Amino acid sequence: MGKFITLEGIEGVGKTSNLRYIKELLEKSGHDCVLTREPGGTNLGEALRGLLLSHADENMSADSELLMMFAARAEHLAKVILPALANRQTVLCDRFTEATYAYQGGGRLLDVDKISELEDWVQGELRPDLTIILDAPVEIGRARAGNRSAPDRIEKEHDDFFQRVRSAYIELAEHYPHRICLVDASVGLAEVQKGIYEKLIDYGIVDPDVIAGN
Ligand code: Z5A
Repeated sequence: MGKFITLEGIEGVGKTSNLRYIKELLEKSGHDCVLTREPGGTNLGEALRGLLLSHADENMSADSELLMMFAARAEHLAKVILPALANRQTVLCDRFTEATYAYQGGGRLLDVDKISELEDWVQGELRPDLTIILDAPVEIGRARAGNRSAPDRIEKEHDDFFQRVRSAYIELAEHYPHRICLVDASVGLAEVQKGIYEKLIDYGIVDPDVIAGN
């Protein structure tokens, strides 16, 4: 099986800015890398993403949101993630189930046991080998994200929602230190990338000697 790596964090924290950097490091270290995202990654998943993030005025129930995240995930696992891992490819995914714990569990205050049941049902024993959470204060993430396009349905939430999301991410890293880590993303991009590089080495995902060409 290949490695399964996921990147997480509150909005605007720099996931998009760092994904290509991580992919390059993985490829330099000999990984055949598949880059994908959640919600999305398949035709059905991207259609669900459109519904989940659209600006519709009508409210969506938190349970509907949770189930749609896992519906998209089931399709993504079946069509993209599991075949790639079976093919010994490394899957680099922009968000995965840790986002559900953070946003639907922390943000929407849904029962974490419900999320855990869905996780077991949809994923079986599969968990990412490494989840990097880019961590920064909510004000920083929101200020960075604010420089871009109009907010989507979830981005429209208030700061206390994103504070709970951030706290849930920090708790996940504390509970599962063998597979989830935090990188300080409040600093400049070069320093964030240094932090990511060190974690990829610490968790045995990339080999610095191979990257250096030794
Ligand atoms: N969601 C969920 O609720 N439950 C789930 O299970 C899953 C997802 C899987 C879509 O995610 C939404 O789905 C998301 C959670 C929910 N909603 N929210 N919020 P997404 O990943 O597609 O969207 P996002 O979280 O809003 O990410 P983003 O907006 O793409 O942000 P980002 O990728 O982390 O940031 P960025 O685009 O790389 O950077 C933002 C700006 O900051 C940009 O101008 C950069 O140049 C700048 N930047 C980046 N890093 C730095 C540093 N270090 N210094 C200075 N400036 C920087």
